[in-house]
Amino acid sequence: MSVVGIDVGFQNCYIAVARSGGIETIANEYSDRCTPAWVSLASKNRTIGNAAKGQIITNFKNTVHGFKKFHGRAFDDPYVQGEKPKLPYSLHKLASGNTGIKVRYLDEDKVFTIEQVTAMLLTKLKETSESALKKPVVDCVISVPSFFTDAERRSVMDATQIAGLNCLRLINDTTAVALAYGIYKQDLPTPEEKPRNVVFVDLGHSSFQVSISAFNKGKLKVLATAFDPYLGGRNFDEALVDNFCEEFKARYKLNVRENPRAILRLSQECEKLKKLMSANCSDLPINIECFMNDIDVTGKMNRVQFEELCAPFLMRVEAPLKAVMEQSKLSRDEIYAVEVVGGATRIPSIKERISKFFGKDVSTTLNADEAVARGCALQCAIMSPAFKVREFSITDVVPFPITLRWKSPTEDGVGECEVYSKNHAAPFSKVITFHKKEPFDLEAFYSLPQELPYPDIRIGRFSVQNVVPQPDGESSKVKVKVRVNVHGIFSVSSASLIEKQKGEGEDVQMDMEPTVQNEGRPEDQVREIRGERVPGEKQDPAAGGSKPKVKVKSTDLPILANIIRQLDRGVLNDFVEYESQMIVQDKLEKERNDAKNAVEEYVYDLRDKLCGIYEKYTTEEDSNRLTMMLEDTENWLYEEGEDQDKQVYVDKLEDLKSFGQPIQDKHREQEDRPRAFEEMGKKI
Ligand code: ATP
Ligand code: K
Ligand code: MG
Repeated sequence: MSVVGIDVGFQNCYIAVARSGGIETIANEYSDRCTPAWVSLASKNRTIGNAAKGQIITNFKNTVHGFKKFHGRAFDDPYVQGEKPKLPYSLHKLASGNTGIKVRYLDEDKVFTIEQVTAMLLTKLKETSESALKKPVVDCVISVPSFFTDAERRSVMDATQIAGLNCLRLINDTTAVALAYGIYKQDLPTPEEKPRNVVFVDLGHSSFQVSISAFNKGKLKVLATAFDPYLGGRNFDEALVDNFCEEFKARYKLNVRENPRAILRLSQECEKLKKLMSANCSDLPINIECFMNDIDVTGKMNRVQFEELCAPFLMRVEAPLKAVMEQSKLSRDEIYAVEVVGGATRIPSIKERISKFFGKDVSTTLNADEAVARGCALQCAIMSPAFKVREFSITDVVPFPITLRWKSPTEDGVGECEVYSKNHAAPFSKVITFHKKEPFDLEAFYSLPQELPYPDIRIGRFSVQNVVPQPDGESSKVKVKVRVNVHGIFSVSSASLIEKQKGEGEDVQMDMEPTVQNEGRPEDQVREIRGERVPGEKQDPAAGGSKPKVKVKSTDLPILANIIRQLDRGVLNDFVEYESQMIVQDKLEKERNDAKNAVEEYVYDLRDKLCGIYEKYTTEEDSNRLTMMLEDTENWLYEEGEDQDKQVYVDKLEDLKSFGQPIQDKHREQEDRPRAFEEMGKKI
């Protein structure tokens, strides 16, 4: 079984794996530990990661990047509409209303869902892990931003399924970092002692996340999270791009905005400049040759100017820090350390602001780029029976309060209860008891729209079916289990009808039972919310330890879930199939290219040798004839041989070899002869 952790960043992805020596981040075929979150579609295949990024200038309309936050989003979502004009590729409104991506693939116009695009990226990351581990990879843990709502998380989960991965847990970025921080610490306070509180800050390319975790030996508890979902390194790049667009307009009369290729090149250069400014205060140049209309452009900037330009973004650093502290109710002197990760925390003024806020230096003890992936791999190792790792329990939080609503015959016609408050422990299951005579619907939604970084408060509608009254016509007792699972996803997970229970009223009564029931999995704490006990009522077996005196019959009830923005399950299965077809297609195309390259290499190699080491093993006439043939083949490769089936190249190579091989054999014979004599000599 594989133990793999994947940080799927907006810009950069990292993979960590568990091997006997511990957790390691692994490199891809470019010896790069970072795989860019880029996917490029073309007429014969897809390229993903580093190679896709290389296509950005030549195939920009079909090279997709910056798509992470389209998960679970409607096409009409303000975020999506805001991104649209900035993208070199096209977005498309799917029949479901979700965001699709429109590209040319296999010489056809194709629309892919965001789940499919992320699945393509995951396929690449899966293959990279497989070649490092030299075995199939299925189980993994994947990170998501802590502010991802249900729709976004479910969409990422669907992507993992399309890619053939079994995601054991979607873990929040900052929680993964907290795990990577805590698991090896030998000096954490004992469970009886006051915990050690550590702030984790992750400023990536697209978003800013902060959390506070309390550590004791063997466990961490997330106390609170806060975020600015739209603040990241990209804002700083964009500010630079805007600046130079204006400058180049004034100085060179260039309308850069009209030219997507030029914008892409400028963005790349601005990102480089931004990184250089992190290490350098002085004026730094930006030079782009043949930028537009054959004009070379130059510009410069220094850190002071940069900070001025980016002041509106720098100002946004403080709010999430403040929010997380307020929620945790800790004072600054109760904070043991402030650990920063994420590429954009390398910007000096960001670090300064964080350290000023907390009144202490920020720590950079974790690898800023790899900590999330390492945390994911550690979580995977903990969850995998195949790997021994020290026990470490994680309690995360519910970032947005969740409320259930149902029809009720009370005065205003609806019943409502907040099932998860903000920062409630997660994963967590609860049982709610209803008294009903007929099937009923539960609407789940986020109760604080103003806090939600998502335009739709709905989570889904869960219809509890097959509810019937008791034989005496009274309401039946229906136990409904709700759950925020390991992935941070809410659901009404099961319901059962308890027979021969006298019931009264309609409403649930919140009655927190202290009995905590463990379902065997460490993440699964079950706590009861029970209906008010009717006097004389027998306790049912699910509620507590004591044995019931009267036998109660419990019948499972089917639940029909209608989840917001969720991909149709049948369509999801088709996508699984289609992804494997595309994998095959890529493989075939690679083999075809390899076969073509083999012909080309053979041509060059033989031609060289014919005028070199093979010279004395062939007649001049044969050599000339063969050289002509090689030249013809070379020309052919550029003309009609440019784009042929694999078999054509295989045959071509065979054909050439039938002439080349005899010469090569003669040469080898000559080479081997003296060696053979030597061998014989040794034997004698
Ligand atoms: P997200 O977490 O938002 O999904 P990500 O994980 O892909 O995004 P990271 O890899 O953590 O993001 O960070 C990438 C960002 O960090 C980019 O904006 C990059 O330009 C920036 N960055 C990297 N190194 C530096 C540096 N030395 N100075 C300034 N910015 C940097
Ligand atoms: K990353
Ligand atoms: Mg990140």
